Amino acid sequence: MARFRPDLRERDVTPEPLWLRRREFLALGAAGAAALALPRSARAGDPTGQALPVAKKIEKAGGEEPTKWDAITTYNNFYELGADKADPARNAGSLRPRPWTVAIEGEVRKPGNLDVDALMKSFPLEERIYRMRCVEAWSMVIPWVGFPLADLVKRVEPTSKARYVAFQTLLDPEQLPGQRRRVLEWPYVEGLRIDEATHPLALLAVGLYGRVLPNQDGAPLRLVVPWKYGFKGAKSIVKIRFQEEQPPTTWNRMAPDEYGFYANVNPDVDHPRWSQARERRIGEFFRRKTLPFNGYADEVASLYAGLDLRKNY
Ligand SMILES: Nc1nc2c(c(=O)[nH]1)N[C@H]1C(S)=C(S)[C@@H](COP(=O)(O)O)O[C@H]1N2
Ligand SMILES: [Mo]
Repeated sequence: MARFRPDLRERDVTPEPLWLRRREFLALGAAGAAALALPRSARAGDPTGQALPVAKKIEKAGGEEPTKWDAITTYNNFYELGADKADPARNAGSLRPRPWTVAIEGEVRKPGNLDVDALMKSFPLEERIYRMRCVEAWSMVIPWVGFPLADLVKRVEPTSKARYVAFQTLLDPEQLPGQRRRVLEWPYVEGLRIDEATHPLALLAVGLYGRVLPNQDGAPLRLVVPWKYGFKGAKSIVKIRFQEEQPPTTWNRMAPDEYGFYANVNPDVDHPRWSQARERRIGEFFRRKTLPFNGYADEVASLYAGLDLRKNY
């Protein structure tokens, strides 16, 4: 996010990802002929990593073409692995996503520590193609693999006091060296209302393009809420807590005037330093109009009936 450079203008916070363009260009140039002669699976920029069993495919991006694997895995926000978009891919090696447990705490009848591999085996994995929108006014279409957060919520049996769900990223400066500097308060935390968390679009993602999630994208388990700005999607989650009070969220703590708890994609409410009316789809040149709730209004707007979305940004 663009917090530390108040001098930046909008066109600066949404930079042309030049290294992506350059890589595509190179693939078509000198190495192009050779690359095209290879089997598809071996071409530079194709998905890599362990294949996941996908039981079901759900297309939720209006038929829009998914962003390239290369872009999704080299243009990232993950401050624990560096503040520049290219840093997380470069620094991803220090994160060890196995073995990994997720603690379920608070207002539930079935708290405990869940092993991530066991979790992945216990829910059928789905491919969900979602539009994703960053508050920095760029967007992607991402073929996630995961399972509905609602399925996990149901399994742990929240009590009637569970009005909110809080998510926490791993705290370990050895694995996440960005945590040695206090650019943000660590660990990264996020939160949803329980009705948002149990909405069928909310996903716990464990993969991308049918492959296990790369570290820089939040391995082994990250939140995906496609109608909200990307920062709601906490990465590398170690704790999910059910509670009565609204939980604090990292970016809201850092800059409450810029980042609210709800963070619903809203083209009518500008960020204090730039417009939210348009966005640049990574890989495209012309900007597109940003849609209310990122295009998911039909499915989610009713969650916010009666809420003033200018105040509750
Ligand atoms: N732990 C953690 N989670 C995070 C972030 C972060 O810095 N740390 N950045 C957020 C922001 S601002 C965005 S836009 C998305 C980016 O996800 P992606 O890199 O997989 O596209 O992750 C979100 N989750
Ligand atoms: Mo973001």
